[in-house]
Amino acid sequence: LMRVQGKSVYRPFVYGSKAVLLPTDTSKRPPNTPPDHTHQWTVYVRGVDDADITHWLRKVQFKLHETYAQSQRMKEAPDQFEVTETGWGEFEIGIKLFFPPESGEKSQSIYHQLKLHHFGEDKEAAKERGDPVISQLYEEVIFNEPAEAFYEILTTD
Ligand code: SLL
Repeated sequence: LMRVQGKSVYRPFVYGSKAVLLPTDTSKRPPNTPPDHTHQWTVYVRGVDDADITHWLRKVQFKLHETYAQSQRMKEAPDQFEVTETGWGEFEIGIKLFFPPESGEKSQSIYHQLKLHHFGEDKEAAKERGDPVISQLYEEVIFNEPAEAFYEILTTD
């Protein structure tokens, strides 16, 4: 694998979760939602401002709490890199990023603490308004001395 000497390429993305309270009225809940589930949430990896990142990010594996059936969820483009579920508790979600095979890059793991309840200064007002609970971070992947073929892909977007 030929590598581009002395170059580092940074690629930005965001990851996080969005949670909403489920109605208690069964007719308004998603079908077959267990009665003890209080929230619906989505965990995701996306480009900044929804930029396409699929040229450098090929697959994302989300590792949910073991209370979930099939707790390892693999998402591959053109699917969105996200998982939507219902539940009652907060937990840490493992997020494993897989790069294109021609990159020769190993997968990288990050972790996200799922948030269901409002937090921070405005939490009471936010709860009152029924705002979704969003916990999102900006991150960058660094490719040090990327493979030549991958460098072409990274620099022509
Ligand atoms: C807690 N340490 O006790 C955490 C664990 C587990 C969350 C949270 C239900 C999943 C299901 C669910 O929300 N699990 O029933 O499929 O708060």
